[in-house]
Amino acid sequence: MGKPAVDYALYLVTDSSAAILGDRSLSHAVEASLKGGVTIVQLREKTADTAHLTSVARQLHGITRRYNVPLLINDRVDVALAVGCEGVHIGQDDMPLSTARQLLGPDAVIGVTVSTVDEALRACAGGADYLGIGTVYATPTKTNTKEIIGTAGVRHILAAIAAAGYDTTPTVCIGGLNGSNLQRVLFQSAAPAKALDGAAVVSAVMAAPDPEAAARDLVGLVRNPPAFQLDMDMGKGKGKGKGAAAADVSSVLAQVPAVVRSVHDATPLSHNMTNLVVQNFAANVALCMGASPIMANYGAEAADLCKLGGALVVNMGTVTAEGLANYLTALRAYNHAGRPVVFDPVGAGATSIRRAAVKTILSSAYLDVIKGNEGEIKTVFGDDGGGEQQHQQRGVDSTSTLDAPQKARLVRDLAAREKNVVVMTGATDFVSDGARTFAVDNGCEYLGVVTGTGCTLGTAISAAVASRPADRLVAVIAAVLHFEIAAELAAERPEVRGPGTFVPAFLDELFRIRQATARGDLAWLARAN
Ligand code: 3NM
Repeated sequence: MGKPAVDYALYLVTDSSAAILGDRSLSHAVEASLKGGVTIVQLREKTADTAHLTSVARQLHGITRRYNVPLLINDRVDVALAVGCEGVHIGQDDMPLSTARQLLGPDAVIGVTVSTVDEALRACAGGADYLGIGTVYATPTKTNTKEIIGTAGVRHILAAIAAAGYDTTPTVCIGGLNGSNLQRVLFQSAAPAKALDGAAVVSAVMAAPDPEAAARDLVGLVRNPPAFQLDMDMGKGKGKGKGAAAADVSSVLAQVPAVVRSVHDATPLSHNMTNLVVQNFAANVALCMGASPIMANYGAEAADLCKLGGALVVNMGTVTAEGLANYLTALRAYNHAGRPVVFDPVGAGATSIRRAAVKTILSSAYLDVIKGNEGEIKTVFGDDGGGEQQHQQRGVDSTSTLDAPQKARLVRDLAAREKNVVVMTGATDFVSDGARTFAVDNGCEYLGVVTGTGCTLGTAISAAVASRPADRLVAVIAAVLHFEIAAELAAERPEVRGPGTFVPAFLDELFRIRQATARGDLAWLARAN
């Protein structure tokens, strides 16, 4: 017979509790999910007695066999033996892997739940056929989970097992996965040397009104790359903050005029969901740079706006419950359309509501760019439910200041974790895509005393990434330089005597830099620092 070849793309774990299955029949739900394309099934009934469990297992095995899909039993080697199904799935507190293997033989499929690198390495060394890595996100389906590890935790485990030579051991992740986060989780979890083979779900299929349709949607999401992953150049440079190789700096700088110019030429839409204080200023900044701003806080409008070739800025400066729901609707629309989004987690650490909002946004949407000040970026970094670098943030409160190398490391680590571009603003700004990290020393002190300058930088970035989504790092650096050099030039004007006179001069200089660049006059860029 030999071990069956298993496709791990969409792994269904059953749950016949009233909260999940309601009064529907387990076998109907499982058969419907198989019709929809589920590729492997695990019968998981934590409370059923042995006689009942064996009978359910036998019935389900009759069904799964017709679809040529393996059936595994959670924890119960005896039941797997009794019904002759393909194998078992064991948790860390269940029977040891070696004992299960002895009892079931070499051809049985045996999977192991892991939530740490140690557990994963032990399971691989012990001959597990696959790993179930979790818990990715907190889920009402299983409340006694040991650890919520986030996508960063999954990625850490994948990197470690690949480094130990287990790069061919299949892996799925589990916990809180559904149609709205699945592609992003698979994308963000992938380590350079190893990606997940699939995803395991309970409620997304078992609790769905139509499990067949739900399974069909999910399997489609697993098998296709997300729209935001397409055409994305993460960059392969090796820049490291101020020590970035000169070639990296000069090659990025060489591309800046093209970005400024493409905003001027393409007039991309900058869709702002932003706070009341900065709407007018942000719209003026977008216009001066050549973009077309729209201030649209109603999330449902994003379904149309995301098709116009622009980018979205979500600035949670005046977050409300309704506002958060609107952000999520809009973020999903832009993610689905593959259009860039910029997240500005204003005051992220200020209140528990804001911390929760950051967590919800991070676990619900892919964010092409995250821009914030030091405190905000620290909060975002510490708020994904764990991960390999989280310990670095513990004990650092939001008022303490990091030194330059620490800031560079933080933006790099966050960008690597989120697979995006992170900008930390300050006297020196740090920008990283996880591989290349740059420091920008431009700007002027007036930026710190005029309301909304940080927020409008988010708008400026949205205009640039809208016109240059394939290299977001270059786009972000171009926006930062355009913005901050305009501020420097404005501050030097004779008529500027303080923050009040600075603002109109700043808008003028944003506009003049854009016009000069369109003419081919790049003198302003000589100030890049
Ligand atoms: N195991 P849902 S989380 C069965 O972390 C199970 O090992 C987990 O349910 C683990 O897809 C989980 O409804 C429940 O979130 C997953």
